Amino acid sequence: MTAETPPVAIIMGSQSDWETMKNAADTLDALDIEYEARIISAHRTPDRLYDFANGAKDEGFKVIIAGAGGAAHLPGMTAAMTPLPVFGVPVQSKTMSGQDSLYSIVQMPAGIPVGTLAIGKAGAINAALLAAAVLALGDEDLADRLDAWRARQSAAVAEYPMDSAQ
Ligand code: RP5
Repeated sequence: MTAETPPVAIIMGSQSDWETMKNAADTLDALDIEYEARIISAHRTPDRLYDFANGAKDEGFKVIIAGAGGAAHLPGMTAAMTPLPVFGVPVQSKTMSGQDSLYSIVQMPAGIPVGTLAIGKAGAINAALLAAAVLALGDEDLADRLDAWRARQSAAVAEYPMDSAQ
């Protein structure tokens, strides 16, 4: 990572969210996009959230990926305090399989958008791909890398199903 602020911030409510959010980080790595990952809890570290969200744009971030589970207020509260695009990842909670996280993130009032992804790993990967797509609008090299990533994905899909190995 360079000393310069990376374009993407990956924030999450708890260390326990990292297993899910690492999928976003790995996807950004695959696309050669710099990021910074931070633990910021809307409930346990509200001052940290306030400072991060209010300063994120001036700090130099371009896109924020925010993952949280349960009463998942982190993406929405972040979006309330920054004009940057915020993509929310509902982390799969143990008690409600992430439905609580999803509903907490997706039902934003009109005026403060959070781009809400699927629950869990797929959501984390897609949040990174959406962040890449946003950044690619102003970066032709990244647009080429994203095209290549998608082409590799297509090429990796077998045309015919196989029996799994015994
Ligand atoms: C949320 O509470 C976090 O985003 C996490 O998904 C959930 C549980 O946190 P821990 O109790 O595992 O720290 O704020």
